[in-house]
Amino acid sequence: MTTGCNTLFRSRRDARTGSLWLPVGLAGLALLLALAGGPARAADMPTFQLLMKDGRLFPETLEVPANTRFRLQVKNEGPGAAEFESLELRKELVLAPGVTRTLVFHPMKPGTYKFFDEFHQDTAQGRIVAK
Ligand SMILES: [Cu+2]
Repeated sequence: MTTGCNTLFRSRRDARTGSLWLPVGLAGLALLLALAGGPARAADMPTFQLLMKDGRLFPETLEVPANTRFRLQVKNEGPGAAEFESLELRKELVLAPGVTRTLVFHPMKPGTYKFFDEFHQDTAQGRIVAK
């Protein structure tokens, strides 16, 4: 957890709180629907899995379809906490040991995007390859 991360958390929280006070016009409603996603849409999304364990990532390379929204289920088998982080993709997620959480990624252009376990940076470096 870096200072940069905390700033990121704070700005996200502010944005979320602020949205509650938006007049719920059509634009606001559309935004809320987009953020929530629909159960039907969520079910259609391809899902990938990442295991964080002993300061390592399994697999270290995740191949995903380009230009497609997808879900990543991240499981931390521990021991200890892990933090999925990608600066390029602006994702950050702290997981206590034994916890599984899901991240949704916006469609990506073809390319390679790095991620890592911020608590185990020496050994846990991975990449998402969008093709
Ligand atoms: Cu962090």
